[in-house]
Amino acid sequence: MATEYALTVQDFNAHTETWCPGCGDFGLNGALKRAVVNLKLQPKDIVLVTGIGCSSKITDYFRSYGIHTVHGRPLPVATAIKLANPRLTVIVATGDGDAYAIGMGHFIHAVRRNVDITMIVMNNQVYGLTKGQYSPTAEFGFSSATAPQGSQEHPIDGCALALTAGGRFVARSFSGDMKDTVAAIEAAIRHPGFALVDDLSPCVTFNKVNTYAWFRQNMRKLSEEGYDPGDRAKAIELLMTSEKIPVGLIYQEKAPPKSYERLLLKRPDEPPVFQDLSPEAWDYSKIMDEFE
Ligand SMILES: Cc1ncc(C[n+]2csc(CCOP(=O)(O)OP(=O)(O)O)c2C)c(N)n1
Ligand code: SF4
Repeated sequence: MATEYALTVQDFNAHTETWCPGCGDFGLNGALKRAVVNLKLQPKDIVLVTGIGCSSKITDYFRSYGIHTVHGRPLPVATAIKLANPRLTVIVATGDGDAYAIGMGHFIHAVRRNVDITMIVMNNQVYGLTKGQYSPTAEFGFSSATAPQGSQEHPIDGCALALTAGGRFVARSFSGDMKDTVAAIEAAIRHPGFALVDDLSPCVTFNKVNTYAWFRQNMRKLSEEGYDPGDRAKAIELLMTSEKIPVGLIYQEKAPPKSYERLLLKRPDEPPVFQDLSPEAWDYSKIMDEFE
């Protein structure tokens, strides 16, 4: 929600980060702070919801309302928060294990439900907090404590999954590229519905393969290619066939439908800020009556 006076990035500083020096999550945290400052948000307007993992510790390092939930469950909590108070900017920040392994069921349903939540996945292709086991996004052959001879599983792509589940905003960023990561987060928060930012965020301690240098060599910037992010089928094809990792805005629906919580409001076309959000206004009693 826009405010009448501007804050700076420092206003969003909280506890000092305890991530390993060089961890990609530093870049993401910096980008998130810059994005909310650019959007003129205040800490009181934002609820940051996280799961469990190194990445999920960001709730301690970002000054706003926040809930550090349990492993794989930030999305249901964030959904409840947004439905209870649609005026809030609700952001889920999580890891690839939290989002795409234990949280996979919630992920797919949150995408298709289209509640106005921004989901940022700090994707380092390992379980960092628990010391480097391979995750669902780890490359085939990636060696780790749980696969000393190399993983024999094929990775999944969160962006492609979101698109096939009906996602209306799908972007990929790289923590080593601050400007583009800020732009991706800003656009995701502005998007009036569920938005995914899959952020490539190197784990410098447990992933010695997918390093900053490796990403720079193996990614392609869509913004430099005149790519049109308005075609879902082409976006899926791009993700499934591109040899290099596409980074940037992958897909955004030109005329997205109303978000889930807007559909529940009595006057869905008016911003929630002008509406009565008391329980009576949502007619919960009528819903309850149906079950009697
Ligand atoms: C129900 C449950 N299962 C397993 C764990 C152990 N655990 C904690 S974090 C984590 C994985 C974290 O990986 P990711 O989400 O990718 O975050 P990262 O630490 O890499 O940022 C696991 C398996 C847990 N805390 N709770
Ligand atoms: S273990 Fe990896 S993900 Fe966790 S703080 Fe260290 S570098 Fe970051």
